[in-house]
Amino acid sequence: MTRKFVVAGAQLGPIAKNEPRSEAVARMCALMRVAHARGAALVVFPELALTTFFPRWFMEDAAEIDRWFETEMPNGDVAPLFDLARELGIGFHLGYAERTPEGRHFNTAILVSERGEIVGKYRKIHLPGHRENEPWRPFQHLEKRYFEKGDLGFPVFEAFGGKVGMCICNDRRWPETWRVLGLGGAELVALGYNTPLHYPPAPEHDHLQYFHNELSIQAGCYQNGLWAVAVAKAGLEEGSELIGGSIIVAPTGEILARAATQRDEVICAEVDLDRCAEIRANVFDFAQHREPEDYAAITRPKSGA
Ligand code: CDV
Repeated sequence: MTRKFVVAGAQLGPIAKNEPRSEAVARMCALMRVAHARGAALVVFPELALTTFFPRWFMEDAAEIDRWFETEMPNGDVAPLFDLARELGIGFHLGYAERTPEGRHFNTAILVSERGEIVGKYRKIHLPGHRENEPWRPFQHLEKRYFEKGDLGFPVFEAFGGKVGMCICNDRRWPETWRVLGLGGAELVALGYNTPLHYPPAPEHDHLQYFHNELSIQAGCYQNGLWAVAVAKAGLEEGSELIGGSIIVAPTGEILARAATQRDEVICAEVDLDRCAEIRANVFDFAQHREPEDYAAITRPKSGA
């Protein structure tokens, strides 16, 4: 397979609490068709793309919580997306809430080939927010309550003619995420996010949400010489404003495409995986210039955990 191809980011506008998965999937199928018409080989959908961002509500009842989770992938609701991918010959990345047969809960993303086969899975490691109800907040962010920390590390998969990694939302803010993916040889990172414009613990930074999004992703790409497709669920969702600003970033850190709306929208860019070498054979040539002996503090266990 060629190492030069078009990638697409399929930003989603808000998903209502009562919007059935079938409706969200129909919207995603429409976006997949647009991406295919623009020549894309791979289309990236957001974090928890099948439902509204349910961690904004405090729930105690296990059955009420579990209804947001998928127990199988694919399943009847998402089958049309897999079928369409096969029909069009286009791969995709999808974020969803996963409940395992053992009853474990993860914030998960998968990579699906152009043959409609799951070729990679990642479970979110950096879970933001809190565990208990905090009524002072205008909305909750209970990822620490509903999900376990991912147990798959940051794997990298042979796919689409190169090496593809994934991370999810808050992961993108952590340089360690990108460095571990870079060390694994990732040439393209797919990621989805649900980022509220308002961050209740530090509202003085609300106006910086778009800046911090781009800052984190551009730095991750440049410092590791890789491509990223970063895709939002955007807009006013159940009273919570989510940032848009989906972007496709080159290994140089340059933004090659950016969403212009807060709605369902497809962005595209041509990716040349060989361009990773522009950075990796130069300033960030890990073999020559990285000095891990001096980075021990990074992997020392955290205190007070
Ligand atoms: N879904 C997320 O991980 N959201 C976080 C918010 C809560 C800060 C983010 O990093 O965008």
